[in-house]
Amino acid sequence: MSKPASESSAQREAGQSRIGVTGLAVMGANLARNIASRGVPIAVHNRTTARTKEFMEEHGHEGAFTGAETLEEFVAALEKPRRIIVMVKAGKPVDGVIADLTPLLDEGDVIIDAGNSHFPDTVRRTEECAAHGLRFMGIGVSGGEEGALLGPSIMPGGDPSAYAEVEEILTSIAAVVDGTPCCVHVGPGGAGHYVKMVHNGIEYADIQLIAEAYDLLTHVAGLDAPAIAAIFEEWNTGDLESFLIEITAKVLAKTDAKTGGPLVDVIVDQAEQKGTGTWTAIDALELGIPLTGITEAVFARGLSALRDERKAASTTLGGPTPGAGENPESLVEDIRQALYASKVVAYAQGFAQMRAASEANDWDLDLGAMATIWRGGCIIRAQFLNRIRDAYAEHGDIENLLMVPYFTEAVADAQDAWRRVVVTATEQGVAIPAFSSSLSYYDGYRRERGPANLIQGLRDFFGAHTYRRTDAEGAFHTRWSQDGTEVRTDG
Ligand code: NBP
Repeated sequence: MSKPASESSAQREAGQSRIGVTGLAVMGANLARNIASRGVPIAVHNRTTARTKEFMEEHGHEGAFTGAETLEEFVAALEKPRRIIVMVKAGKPVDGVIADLTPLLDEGDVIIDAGNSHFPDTVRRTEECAAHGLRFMGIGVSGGEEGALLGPSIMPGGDPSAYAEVEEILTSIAAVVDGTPCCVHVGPGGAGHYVKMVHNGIEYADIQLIAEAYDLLTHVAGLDAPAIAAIFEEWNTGDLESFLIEITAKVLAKTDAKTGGPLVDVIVDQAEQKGTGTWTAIDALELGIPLTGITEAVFARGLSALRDERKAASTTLGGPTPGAGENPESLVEDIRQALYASKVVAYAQGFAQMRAASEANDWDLDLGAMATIWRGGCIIRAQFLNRIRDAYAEHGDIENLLMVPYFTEAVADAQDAWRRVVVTATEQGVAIPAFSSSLSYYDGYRRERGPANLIQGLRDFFGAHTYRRTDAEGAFHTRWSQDGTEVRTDG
C-alpha cells in the first residue's frame, strides 16, 4: 500500500501527478491518502499552507504525494488534462476555489467537486465551467472520514468523458461489496449530488426510526440503555442488519466515564443538522412526491431543538393516563417489525423521489445501481439494499418498491405489529412521527379511492377550481352559491 519515500520523491516532478486534491480537512486528506494508497501519484493543496505542510509531514511517506503551497504549483504538478478534486466546505468556498482555479486551467481540464454540494449549485457550476471550456463533475462521497480513507460509497455525476478519465481511480478507492465497487456513474449534471442528497435524506429517516424504537423501548417497555443495546445487537443479526443498527448498539452500550451510567443518558436531546435532509424534503415537495419518512425526520430534529419550549410544555401540557403495561417481549418484537415496515416505506419513498427527479431532469438514473453502490462504504449500508438491488434486477422500472412482492409481503407480515405499536405509542403519549406517518402513507397508498374527492369539492366551492367526475371526461364546476347547477368548463 504505502510507497517508500524514495519513490515518492521520484514522483515530485511537474506534470507527473495523475490527480490533485485541494482541501485537506478530514475528508480531503483521507480521500487523498486513499488515492495514494493505490499507487496513484497525487498532488495536494490547501488554502492554509500550514495544513498542507502538516499533511505532508504526517502522510507524505505513504505515497507519491506532491505537496503544493500555491494553486499555481498545484496546477503545475498535474498531468494534462488536469483532474482536480475540490474537497472544501460546501457553498461559497467551492465557487471561490473554482474561480481561483479557472484562469490557471486549460480547455478540457476537469474540476471535480466531491463535497456535499446542493445539486442546483452543481448544475450551475457545470454550465459556468463549460463556458470556460472546463469539464465539471459533482460527486457524492459517503462514509465519513473513515469511509474516505478506507473505501467510501461514491456517486459520481457529470461529464461522462471526464468520468471515463477518473473511473479507474474512483472505483479503486471505493468500498467493495461481493467484488463490486460502490461507485458508478450516476448521470449528467447534478445527478451525483442529487443521489447523495437523497442518500442523506434516507439516512435521516433511518436514524429517526431508530430513535423512535429507542424511545418506545425506554418509555413503554421500560428498558434501560444496556438492555436496549442488547436488543439492537440481536436485531443486527436479522432483516435489519445495517451499519446504523450496529452502531446504535455500540452507542447505547457505552458507559460514561464521568457518571458511570450510560453515556446516552447524559447526551443533550437536541439533534443538529447540516441541511441535506431539508434539501431532500424541499425537493420532494417541489416534485409533488410524498416523502413522509424523511420529512418527519427533519421536523423531529426541529422539534428536538426547541429544548427550552419543550421543558416548559412538559409541565404544562398533559399526557394520557398511563395504561396497563405491555408484555415487554411481544412489544419488543412488535417494535422490530414496525421499524422494518417503516424503513421499507422510507426507502420506497426515497426511490420514488429519485425516479421522479430522473424523469424531470432526463437523468436516466439506474436505481438498481444506486442500491448497489449504497451496500458498502456509506452510512446507510445494509443487507436490506441487496433486496432493493434484486428487486430492480428482476422487475426493471418500479413505480413503488412496496409493489414488489418481497416488500409487499414483508410489510403485510409486519403490519399487525406496526399498527399495535402506533396504537400503543399514541395511547402512552410517545411521539412516533416517522412510524405513524409511514403507516398512514401505506394506508393512503393502498386505497383505490381516498377522500380527495371532498377536497376537490371544497376547492370548487370556495375558489371555482373545478373538479373531474368519475363518470365523464372534462372539468366541471358547480354553481354552489347560485342555482346549484353543474357546468362543464373545458369545452
Ligand atoms: P469542511 O467542510 O470542514 O471544510 C474545511 C476545508 O474547506 C478546509 O480545507 C478549508 O481550508 C477549506 N475552505 C474553507 Br472552510 N473555505 C475555503 C475557501 N474560501 N477557499 C478554499 N478553501 C476553503 O471539511 P470536511 O469535513 O473535510 O468536508 C469537506 C466536504 O466533504 C464538505 O462539503 C462536507 O460536507 C463533505 N463531507 C463531509 C463528511 C464528513 O464526515 N465530514 C462526509 C461526507 C461529505 P482551510 O484549512 O484553509 O480553512
